[in-house]
Amino acid sequence: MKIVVLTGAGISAESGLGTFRDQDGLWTKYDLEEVATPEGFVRNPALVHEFYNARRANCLESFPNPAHEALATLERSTQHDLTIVTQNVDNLHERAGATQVIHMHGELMRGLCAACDARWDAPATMLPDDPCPSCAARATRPDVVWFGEIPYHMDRIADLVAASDLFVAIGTSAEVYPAAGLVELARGATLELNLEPSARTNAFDARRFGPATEIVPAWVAELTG
Ligand code: BJW
Repeated sequence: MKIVVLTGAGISAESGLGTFRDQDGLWTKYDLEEVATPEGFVRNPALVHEFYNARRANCLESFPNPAHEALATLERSTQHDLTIVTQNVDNLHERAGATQVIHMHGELMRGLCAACDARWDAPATMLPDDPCPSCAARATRPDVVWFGEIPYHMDRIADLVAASDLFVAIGTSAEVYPAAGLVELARGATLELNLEPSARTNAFDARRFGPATEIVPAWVAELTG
């Protein structure tokens, strides 16, 4: 069976990485206009780097949880063909052993030059005056997708979702587009796995609620026998 799983911040919550919109989420502590838009970066690059440096440090201290591990197990199963499309900028899917991972909102561990588009492995701490390793411009930023920017790999993701037999969304509020609209492209079965109903819960054929570390391993165990 061809399976596409879309993951959001909820899958990494129990690894100690904050979600965005939950009570206590990142957007209750930071103004998203200031730290997650190109305009905010132009206004105050030091603040934006500080925000992402802290999240990179948090990510490096955290570990994949049983939900990430279950998806990596599903990928290894010969019965199914799994692609993980993640909105998350952390690297916990890869650290759990998954290899077919598409980061539609970029990666915390990568740097991007706003002047020449070069990309490289980000150091633990990025600063506004860091020169680009390729063109030396002082326009380096985290390689993440902010509001108003076009998410990565959209054509490939749309094709994969349309061709899937099963589309599953895990730990995402479905408040952010185009990720929230992917369920509309699915022609096969659809399933939501989340702590609580998302904004698009009624767009799914079926839904299960609970912590990702419980409901994802249980679902994978059912699929793999
Ligand atoms: C658990 C759990 C546990 C908790 N177990 N579950 C209408 C008006 C205005 C703007 C727009 C509009 N329609 C579309 C837009 C544009 C905008 C948008 O969507 N705005 C909305 C706010 C309305 N979108 C964009 O600008 C995007 N670009 C775009 O549209 O370009 C145009 C275009 C697209 C395609 C083709 C051509 C043109 C870009 C969006 C970029 C989003 N960037 C961020 C930051 C990335 C870098 C970073 O990490 O800092 O991405 S914002 C943030 O939200 C981050 C996330 O990936 C994204 C989604 O959040 P997510 O993952 O869903 O987290 P939460 O916190 O919202 O939800 C957590 C969920 O987990 C909850 O449901 C909990 O219940 C659950 N949970 N604990 C299981 N233990």
